[in-house]
Amino acid sequence: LAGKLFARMSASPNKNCKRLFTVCIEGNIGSGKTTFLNNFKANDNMLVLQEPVELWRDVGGTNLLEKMYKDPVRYGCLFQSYVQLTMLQLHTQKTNLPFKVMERSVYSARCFIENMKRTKMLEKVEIDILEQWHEWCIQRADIQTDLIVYLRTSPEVVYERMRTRARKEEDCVSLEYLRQVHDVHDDWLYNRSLFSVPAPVMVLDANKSVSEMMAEFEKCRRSIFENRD
Ligand code: DCP
Repeated sequence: LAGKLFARMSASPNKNCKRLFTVCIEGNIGSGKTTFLNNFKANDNMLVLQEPVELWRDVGGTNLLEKMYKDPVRYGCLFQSYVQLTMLQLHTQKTNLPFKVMERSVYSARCFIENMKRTKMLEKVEIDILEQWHEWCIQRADIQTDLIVYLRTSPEVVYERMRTRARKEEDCVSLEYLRQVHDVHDDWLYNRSLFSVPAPVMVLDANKSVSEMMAEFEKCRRSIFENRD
């Protein structure tokens, strides 16, 4: 019942697909994307691509993630444009394996841009340019995605997790900010009232503990394998 209640497959992933099958793991900050993704590493038929946070922390010696949090008005646009570039690099990374699993995507990069728009953090011209980049990426770049796994959480739960992991750059991240990021993700993937959704979405209740998430993970893994062949 719990599975029925919380896991919702809104459509079946593409069937009869013999080309690369790409899965993007999405969710709020601290929703457990990395942990979830790590489980796929045991499968030798999958290319598992973690989000390039380390690149954002060291752009030729500059911690851009830190600068963005310290001064979002000055660095928000620059940071998001670099996120888009690094995500595009992951999307277009070639592999001979049949499956690619990615943490986040160019698609969810738009959530952060949308939030900066809602909170008027950036100038209109900055938003316009980031949105144009985004549009170009989704229309012209080879970033086809077959399934989105949405690790849905409550902002209060991820706030606690974020405080516990204590990533130094995220010191100043408030519960209010996590609520905003949650709302944009939910509007996009759950309510489907925001920008377009590029693939079927599997919604998982990621408020659960790590051990409980293992069952969700297994369900997800089976669904990926079953739906490709
Ligand atoms: N970030 C951002 N804009 C983006 C992508 C990420 O501001 N377009 C920020 C939010 C976090 C950090 O980068 O401070 C990493 O965010 P993620 O949610 O992508 O990764 P986590 O490590 O928090 O994921 P999880 O805890 O779910 O593994």
